[in-house]
Amino acid sequence: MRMLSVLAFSLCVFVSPVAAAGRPNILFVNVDDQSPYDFKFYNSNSPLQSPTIDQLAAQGMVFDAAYHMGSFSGAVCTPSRHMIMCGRTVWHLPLSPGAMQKNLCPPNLEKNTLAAVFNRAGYKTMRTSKTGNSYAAANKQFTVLKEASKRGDTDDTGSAWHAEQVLDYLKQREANKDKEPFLIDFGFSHPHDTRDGKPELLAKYGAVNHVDKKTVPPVNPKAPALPISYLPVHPFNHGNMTVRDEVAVSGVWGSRDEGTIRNELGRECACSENIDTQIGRVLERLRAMGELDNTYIIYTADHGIAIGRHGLQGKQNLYEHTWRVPLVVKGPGIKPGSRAKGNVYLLDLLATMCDLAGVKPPDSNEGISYKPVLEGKADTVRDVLYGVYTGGEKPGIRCVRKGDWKLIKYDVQNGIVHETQLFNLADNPSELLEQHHDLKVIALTGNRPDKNQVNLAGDPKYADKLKEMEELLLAEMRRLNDPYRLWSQPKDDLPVLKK
Ligand SMILES: [Ca+2]
Repeated sequence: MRMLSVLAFSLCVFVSPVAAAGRPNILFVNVDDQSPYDFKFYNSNSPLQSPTIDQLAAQGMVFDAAYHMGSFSGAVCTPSRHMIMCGRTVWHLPLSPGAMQKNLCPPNLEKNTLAAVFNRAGYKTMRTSKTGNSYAAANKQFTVLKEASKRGDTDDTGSAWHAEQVLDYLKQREANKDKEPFLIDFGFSHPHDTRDGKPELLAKYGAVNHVDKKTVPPVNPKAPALPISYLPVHPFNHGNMTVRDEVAVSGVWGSRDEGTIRNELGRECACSENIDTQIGRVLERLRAMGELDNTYIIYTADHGIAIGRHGLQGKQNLYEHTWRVPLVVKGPGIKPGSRAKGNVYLLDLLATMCDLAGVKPPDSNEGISYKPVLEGKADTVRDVLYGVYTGGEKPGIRCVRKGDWKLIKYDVQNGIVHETQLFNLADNPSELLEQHHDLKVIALTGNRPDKNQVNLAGDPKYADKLKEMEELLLAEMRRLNDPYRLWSQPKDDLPVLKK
């Protein structure tokens, strides 16, 4: 018996240092404003060449339903980045309207954000990213912090700068003979506008860094084709028609003509390919250092973006191109070339990273670890997804998704706009509307939608499904402390928020 205990004890002693030394590194790549449809593994029509990220996808797991939860600000980046850092839901953040007063968010939350948690667990933490529209108090927790907004068309002023910060950090780590595992938050300032691409990449994608507001770029046959959900104008006022992204993005402004949109998509590809190249440099360095196989690499964006889809340009909507984000995870124990249909939020990242690293998540975390999905032990960790955009007019836009069904509702213009959209995403993944059936639109996109690829909300055949989704949306709004209600919902005695 004693022998057995000694043996068990020795095994523990033997196992734990190995486990400690083998704790995985995490390289978290977070780009700014990128639709999942940039990538061929989400959109076979995309012309983007992204060999590094494609290889991560081939060696790891691709998520088909990764979402940010939404925003109460036109700067969608800001709540999204808060949710990533603290793992809390959209109405429970330090800056969520009324959250601190209503005790929906604990004080000093920054002490329980990503870097703070990993620092306490003995990790070395480093971050590079853009400045602003983020969670500054959480960012300051990183031991090494290199922030600057780099959206230029050269290495010094563009994405290469962020890679250089990581490469310098790795060099220092090697010089110091650091043995502790690292958590690197490898952020980029692109492909957020202004999308100033490098000249050789712009040429490849038939685009120019368009600067003259008085002209529109000519249609270049080498530029990416119009997306199939392209529209020359959104069919109704969705309450955010004059927000910066819809009218003031350099190179686009209010234009939605073919030349402008295809040029901007070409610029997006130029910026995205450069990001891919820069990630490749860092991965090569990790390989040379012998660290790559023990590193989880997570690739995502803070939210998606429209760029001409549905007649929109920005991130202030809840269509899939904008509500969804790209998400690829590669690392030990993840089956190469695997795919997860299942649902995750960006706010689940903190719990997941903690789980992968064997670190206890903070009590303030509300996210769910999707490590079981990464290990192939579960299909999903969530059945229902809720989305909000209320950065412009109130109450704004809400959506809910369950399985293939998605409901979007718009309550804006002081009650003048009450719109409801119901989509079956299996049949209509691009959320095509009646307007996409217009022959003039078909002539531009080359896409002839199927008859059932429309908004189904007004179709009596789907009345029961619509009712079910409406109930689900209200339940999610209540569960998540959404402080608003839509015209079709009970008022629930909520106090009126100052606009
Ligand atoms: Ca962003």
